[in-house]
Amino acid sequence: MGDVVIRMCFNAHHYFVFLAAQHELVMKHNTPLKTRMEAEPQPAAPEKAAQQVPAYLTGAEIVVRALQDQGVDTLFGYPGGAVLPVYDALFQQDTITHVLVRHEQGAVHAAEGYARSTGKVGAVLVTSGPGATNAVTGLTDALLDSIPLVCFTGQVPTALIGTDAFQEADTIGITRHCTKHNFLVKDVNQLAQTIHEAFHIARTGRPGPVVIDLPKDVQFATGTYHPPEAVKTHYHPQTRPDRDAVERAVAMMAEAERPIFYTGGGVINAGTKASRLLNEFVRMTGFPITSTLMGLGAYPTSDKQFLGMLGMHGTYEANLAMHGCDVMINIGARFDDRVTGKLSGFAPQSKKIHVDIDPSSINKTVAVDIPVVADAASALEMMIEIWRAKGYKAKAEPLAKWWEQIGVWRNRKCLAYKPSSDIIKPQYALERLRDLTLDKDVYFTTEVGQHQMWAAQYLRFDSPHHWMTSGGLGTMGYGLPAAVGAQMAHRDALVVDVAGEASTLMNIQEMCTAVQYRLPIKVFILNNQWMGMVRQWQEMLHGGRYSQSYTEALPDFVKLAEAFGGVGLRAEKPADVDRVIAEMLKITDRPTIIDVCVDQRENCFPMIASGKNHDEMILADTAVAIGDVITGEGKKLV
Ligand SMILES: Cc1ncc(C[n+]2csc(CCOP(=O)(O)OP(=O)(O)O)c2C)c(N)n1
Ligand SMILES: [Mg+2]
Repeated sequence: MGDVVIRMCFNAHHYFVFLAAQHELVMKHNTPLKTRMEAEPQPAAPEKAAQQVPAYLTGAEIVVRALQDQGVDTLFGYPGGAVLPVYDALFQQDTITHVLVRHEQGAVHAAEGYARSTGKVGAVLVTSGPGATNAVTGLTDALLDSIPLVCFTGQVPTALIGTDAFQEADTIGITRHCTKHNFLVKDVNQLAQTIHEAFHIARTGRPGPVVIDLPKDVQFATGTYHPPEAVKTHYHPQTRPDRDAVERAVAMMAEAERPIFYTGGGVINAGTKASRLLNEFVRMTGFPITSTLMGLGAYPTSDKQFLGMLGMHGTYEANLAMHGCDVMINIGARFDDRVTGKLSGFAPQSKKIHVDIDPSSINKTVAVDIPVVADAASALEMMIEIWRAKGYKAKAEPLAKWWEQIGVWRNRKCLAYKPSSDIIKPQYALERLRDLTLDKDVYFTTEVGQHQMWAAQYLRFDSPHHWMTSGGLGTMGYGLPAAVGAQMAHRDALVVDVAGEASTLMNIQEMCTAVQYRLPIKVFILNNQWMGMVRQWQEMLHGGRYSQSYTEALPDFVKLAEAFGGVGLRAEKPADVDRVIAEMLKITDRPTIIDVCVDQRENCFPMIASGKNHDEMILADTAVAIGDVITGEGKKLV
């Protein structure tokens, strides 16, 4: 049978009648039926005829057009009844690549990986009800780590909202607390501006996830499309710093005797310009610099002014320098509890400068002396300009003494570990991974646990946007889908998910996605057969009573990789490590799981136990074997 063209005109309420007719045709002729939604062209309103001609499109077409106009080239999603019109519109275009994930949580993490590795807004499309609720963990993750996303969720038709309709969930209610903003669009004529506003909100100020809940009838209805230029946005957070505050901050820095830069994810979010300016300013001043987990890569970690990451598993020198500093320059970090430890003992003799784009982060947990509400790039630009214009110089003698003290702390070599020729130490595997990939453009993602902290400590991050980890929420299952997103954005780069075996299983289904799109991601599992981080805490807090942290049944990861259509490799002895890394690097068309069987008992140090000060670190060689190392109030903290 040749092509038959049937033109039908219906409104959303006739949709189900249409579906039934379509089904009957398919059954009768036993042939797939391709339908195409086309909006009836409508004449422009007479008074607007002279202006730019508005396009009349269906809601579904408006979604696609708005995504195209926002420069979206990749959309991560999973279909379902409530978003079929949008899927139909996607079918009929070829500028946006839709990546079919295998779970909606995977879609959001993949979009996070895409966003974090490109600096662009990540885009997600999921259906109503379970599609939306499955996305909630990813949205919360993006909110806590300030990742810009726009997530479309299908919704039941407007007339059915509130009736407990099939696959109805109160997406707006559920996502209110895990998004920067959310919208329910009831009028197709509001759809285009809502989408453009959502992208603006996601990327402006402190970035974050925005949800657009889209009832099915709105996707079918016909309305006017407005391009981004025609849309007035109402959200204009302050991004330029107050000059007076920056002048006072820079004057304080010039007087400092024991200064330290403490930088965070805000520098990465402010774009590569912010990282460039940070490099310039840190080198101009000669001050030491440390970074949070989220900020790694904004300043090269291999540089001698860099003291390593700070915080709970930060280096000895970074934490002691934070504790002993007299001027702390916080740029784009939020005094997270993993960083501050016990608040009353946090950097007790310091004056604090805090640059943050989000005014609600200022004085939230730590009172500061000079707050600067601004985006990191603008603040750094002004700091450099003022430092130069006033001819400021760091106080040479006290700064030299400060570096001398830091040198003593550095000599403690807090990341040293006992090597072994028999058993693979996780630190050794990471050192080899680092050294054997130095000549490559590597994007690292991680899961959550000990391996994540070791990755932060032992890998090298010399440029921004190459490190993706779940810092705020600590979401096991983040790394594999985030690697999918990063590899979609950087097809020729090396993308490695440093993983734990327990975390990997949380979103293992995304191996299918990687196979489907021929993504050569590497899932580098430091397999200790334990939920290592849980075991470490049980060892230190609960007298070594290992309640449910040993995973007695684990899959054979080599066979599992093969079952998905990927490649599986295993290293059992230290001598195998270089070989499996070399082998994994040869694979360019499929994902690889590398099962690195590591020491099951290794713990992650240094560690500042909950509720302790920065100068009360536990180091590998001073750690008590098993016992209640963490006691009292600290035990109640996470
Ligand atoms: C979704 C989720 N559930 C539970 C936790 C608590 N948790 C933190 S680390 C961890 C163990 C992770 O084990 P694995 O992935 O094997 O990493 P390892 O610590 O052994 O390197 C658990 C259960 C979490 N962070 N996320
Ligand atoms: Mg483990």
